[in-house]
Amino acid sequence: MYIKIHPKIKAAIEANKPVVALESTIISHGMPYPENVEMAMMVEHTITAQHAIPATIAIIDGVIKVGLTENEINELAQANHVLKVSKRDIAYAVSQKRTGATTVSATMLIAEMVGISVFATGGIGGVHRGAEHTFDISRDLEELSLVNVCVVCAGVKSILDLGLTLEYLETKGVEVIGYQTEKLPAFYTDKSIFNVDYSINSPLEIAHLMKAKWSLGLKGGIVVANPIPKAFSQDEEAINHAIKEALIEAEKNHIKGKDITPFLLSKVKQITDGQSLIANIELIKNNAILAAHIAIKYCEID
Ligand code: PSU
Ligand code: MN
Repeated sequence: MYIKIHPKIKAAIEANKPVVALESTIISHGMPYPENVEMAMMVEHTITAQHAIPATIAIIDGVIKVGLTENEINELAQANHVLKVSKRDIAYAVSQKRTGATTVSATMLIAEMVGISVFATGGIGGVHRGAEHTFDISRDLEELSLVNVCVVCAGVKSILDLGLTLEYLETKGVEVIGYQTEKLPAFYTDKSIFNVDYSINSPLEIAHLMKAKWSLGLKGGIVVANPIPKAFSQDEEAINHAIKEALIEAEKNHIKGKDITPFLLSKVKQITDGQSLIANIELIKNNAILAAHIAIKYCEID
């Protein structure tokens, strides 16, 4: 048995109750301890309070777990040598009995394997700045083009190239839906200069879009870009300055590949004196609420 689904989640999926998948790289690599545990538990409680069922996904000692216990979340948040698991790391982690935290791409794949259609996260990976030289394009974008899961995020972080990320998603046939906004949110800020494909105002309409897409046999995910609440949206100039500094530091330290996103997140936190982390936690909470509402509507019309 490679996959173990928590009995509560298994029963919910079988009874067509609303389940929201959650990734775990955000816990192990995206935030420091103890904020990471607090965030993970808060997100689960938020989804439960909206009357949906949270399913945090990770690989624990080689077993793909759908629905972590509080203990497992705690361990993942503190353990050393947790692998950052994207698609290409899944089989290695399982066969070597390793513990790994799943990124958006791996979490989407596992969610689809077990029949979960809605997934909440902070930010998706994308096309990195300078990708024309480094080829650094997140696996997340590829999986978004292949896997039938609706991903609720706060748009695209400006540590990435927003314009190239949108172009890539267009090539791959992934719609980018702005939730109650015409502008692509940029994670720490509630908007950017880029437009989304379509703006949709209600969870029910998003649920209808999911149903239409997949009923027609159009394979692939949907990006729902949900702006960070205005009260927590960061000053654009300050955050761009922090990101610029972080990118310079990354280059100086020759940070590459899968280490770059965690490095930049932690540097931006340092430079903004922890403000970026507060924003990060608030936007995830906001996404968890929207994802729960979408999951509920999708179950109703399914
Ligand atoms: N953005 C965040 N926090 C994160 C990540 C992205 O604000 O923790 C993680 C997600 O798991 C995402 C992954 O799938 O980083 C993308 O990594 P990469 O850029 O190496 O593809
Ligand atoms: Mn990469």
